[in-house]
Amino acid sequence: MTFMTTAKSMATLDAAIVGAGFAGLYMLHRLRELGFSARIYEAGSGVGGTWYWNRYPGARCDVESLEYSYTFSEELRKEWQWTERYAAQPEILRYLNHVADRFDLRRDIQFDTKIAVAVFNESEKQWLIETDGGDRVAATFCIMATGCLSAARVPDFEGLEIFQGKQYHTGHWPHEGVDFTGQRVAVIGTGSSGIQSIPVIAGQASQVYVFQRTPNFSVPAHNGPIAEDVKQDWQENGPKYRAIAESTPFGLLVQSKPAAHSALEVAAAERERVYEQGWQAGGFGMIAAFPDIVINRESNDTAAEFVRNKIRGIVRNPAVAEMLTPKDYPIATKRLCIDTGYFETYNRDNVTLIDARATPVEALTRTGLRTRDREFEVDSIVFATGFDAMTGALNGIEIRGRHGEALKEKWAAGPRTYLGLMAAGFPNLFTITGPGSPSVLSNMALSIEQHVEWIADCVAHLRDHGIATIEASAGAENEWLNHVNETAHQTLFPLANSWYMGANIPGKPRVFLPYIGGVPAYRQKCDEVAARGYEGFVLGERAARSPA
Ligand code: N01
Repeated sequence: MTFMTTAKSMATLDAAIVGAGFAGLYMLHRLRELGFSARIYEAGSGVGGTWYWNRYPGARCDVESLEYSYTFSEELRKEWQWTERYAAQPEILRYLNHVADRFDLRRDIQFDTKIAVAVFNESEKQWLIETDGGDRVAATFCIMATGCLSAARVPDFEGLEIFQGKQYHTGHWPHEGVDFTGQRVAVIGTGSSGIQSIPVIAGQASQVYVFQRTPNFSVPAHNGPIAEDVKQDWQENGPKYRAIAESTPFGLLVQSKPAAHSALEVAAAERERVYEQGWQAGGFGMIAAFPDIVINRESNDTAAEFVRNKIRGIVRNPAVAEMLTPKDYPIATKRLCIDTGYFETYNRDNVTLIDARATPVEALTRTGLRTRDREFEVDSIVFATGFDAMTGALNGIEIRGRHGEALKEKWAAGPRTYLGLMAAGFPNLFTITGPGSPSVLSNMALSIEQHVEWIADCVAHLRDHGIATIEASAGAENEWLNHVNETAHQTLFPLANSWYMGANIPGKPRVFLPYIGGVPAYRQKCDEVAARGYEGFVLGERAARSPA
C-alpha cells in the first residue's frame, strides 16, 4: 500500500468526487442539496471534463444539443439557449461553466489536482485519498466521475521524442488553439476525432496526410442553427422529450420511432428510401430506422452497403473511395461517426490518404514519419488515436479496497462491476457511468443524471438508516457480468475491433465494456434494486456516527 502517512493534515468529507465534467458537477450539486459535505478534485484548471480537454478543431458532440443537456433544473433548462443542432466544444464548455457558476459549485472544486491514490481504511470505513500534490482527505464515499473517454492514448511509436515539429493529441489540445496555415500536417487515426478534425485542418494546412488504419462509417450531421420554433417547443416540452428518450434503447429521441419490423421485411426500394431519409435528416437516424440493424448481420449489411455507396458517390477518385469504404465489420459496431464534409475532404488536392494497415507507421523521424514505403516530411503530427476507454482513467489511480486489493488487479481480465456502479470488495466507491452500464451506448447526459441520482439516493438512504457501508456482493457482480457479456454477444458489436471491446489498446483484455441491454431495462433494474433495499449489495454495519 503506497498511501503516505507523512503528508499534510487531513481534511474529512462525506464525499470526495473525482472529476469536474458533466458527472462530477451534478454529483456535487446533488450531494450538497442533501446536506452532505463534498468536494471535487479535478486535474484540469477548469470545469468541463471531456469538453475541457478535447478542443481540437471541429470538436462537437454527436448527440443533439437539446438532448445533451441536464434536465434536473427547470430554471437552467429555460435560461440556457443552444445555438446549434450539434453544439461545438466551446459552446458546451460555456454551458458547463455556466452550470458551475449558477449553482456556485467552484468553491468546492480543487483544480489542477490529480487523485493519485485512494485506499479504503477498513477500521474507519473511510476512503483515504491522496492528491498528486500530497494533500490528503478522508471521505466516507469516493465517487469516480472520471469519464469514459478521458485517458488519451498515443501509440508507442519509435522516435516520438526525436520529431522536431509539433505533436498534438486531439484529447489534449492546446487551449490557445493551433493555426495550421501553410503547414504540412500528418493526422493519424480516423475515428470520431479524426473525422471531425480532418476537414477543418485541411481547410488551413498546405498539405494533409491522413494515416488510416481502419476506414470508418460516417454519416452527415447536417448541423446548423436550431430553429426558433424548435427551441420554443423544447422550452415547453423538454421534460416530455427526455421521458420519451428514456424509453429508447440508447436514450436518444431519434430512436423513438423505429420501424416495428426487420430491415429485411421491406422491399429494397423502400429500405433505400428509409435510409436516404435518415441520411438527409443527418445524425444517428439512419441506423435507428430498423430495430435489428445491430443484431442481424444481413440487415446490417443493407445499411452498411447504403453508406458504402454514399462514400463511392462522394469521393471522386475511385481508388481513394475504396480505401475509405469499411468492409470488414458491421456498421455501428465501431462508434458511428457524425461528420461535416468528411468524405468530401478527400476531393481536395491538398489531402492524401495513406493506408496505414498496408503500410503502418513505423517510426517518427526528426522531420516527420516513416512507413515501410516512404518518408513523410511534416511540420505537425496530430494523434487522433483515441483513448484507453472506460477503464483507463480508473486504472490510472491506485485504488485499493478491502485487504489492500487493487482495482486494477481485480480488473486484470476485464472490469467487474455490479450495474457499472460498484465493484465487490470496494465499499462506498461509486463509478458514474462505469463499465457494465449503458454509458457510452447512450446519451451520456441522460445516463449521468440517472447514475448521479441513484448514487445520491443511495448515500442518503445509508445516512438515514445509519448504515456505514455499501458494496456489491460478489454473486450479484458475477451475475451482472455474465448478463453484460451475454447481452453483448446477442448483438454484432463483438465483431468489430473497437474501443468498446478494448481492442484499440495492445494487451487490454478483449471484453465488451458497456452494457447494451438498453436504457429502459437498465433503469428499471437499478430502480428495482434500490426499491428492494439495495438488492445485490451488502450493507455494512451501523456507523458509530452517521455521515453528515
Ligand atoms: O478515437 P477512436 P476517437 N496507427 O479510438 C487509429 C468519442 N468522441 O478519439 O480503428 C494508426 O475512435 C484507430 O485505428 P483502428 C466517441 O465515442 C465523440 O476518434 O484502431 N492508427 C482509429 O482510427 C468516439 O468513438 C465525438 O484501426 C491508429 C483512431 O486511431 C470516441 O470518443 C468526437 C493507431 C482512434 O479512433 C473515441 O474517438 C470525438 C496506430 N498505431 C470523440 N492507433 C463526438 O461527439 C490507433 N489508431 C462526435
